[in-house]
Amino acid sequence: MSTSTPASPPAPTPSTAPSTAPVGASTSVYAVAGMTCGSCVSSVTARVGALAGVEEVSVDLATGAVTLTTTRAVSADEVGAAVAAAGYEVVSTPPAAGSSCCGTCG
Ligand SMILES: [Cu+2]
Repeated sequence: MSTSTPASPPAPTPSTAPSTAPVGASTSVYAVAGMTCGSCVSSVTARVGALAGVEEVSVDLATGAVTLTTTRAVSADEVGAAVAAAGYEVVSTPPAAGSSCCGTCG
């Protein structure tokens, strides 16, 4: 048996890789329900950002997506606990807009 598969070139380097991430860092995304204003974002960012191994926290208020840049494996339980401590909840899918709020944004 012989195959005529041509030699394939090496995989191309992705051009979309962020250049600011530290070496060895990885990112993960969580959906957090309940954030509706900048104060909500600040609370979640502070709590999650305080976790060991979390290098950076980026929150997209419009979608509820919280993107973590981590330098070690940070478990979903740790993230969930930090988010809960801030008064919000990690959900499996982004929440619909216009639910509850921290109260500071009217
Ligand atoms: Cu708010």
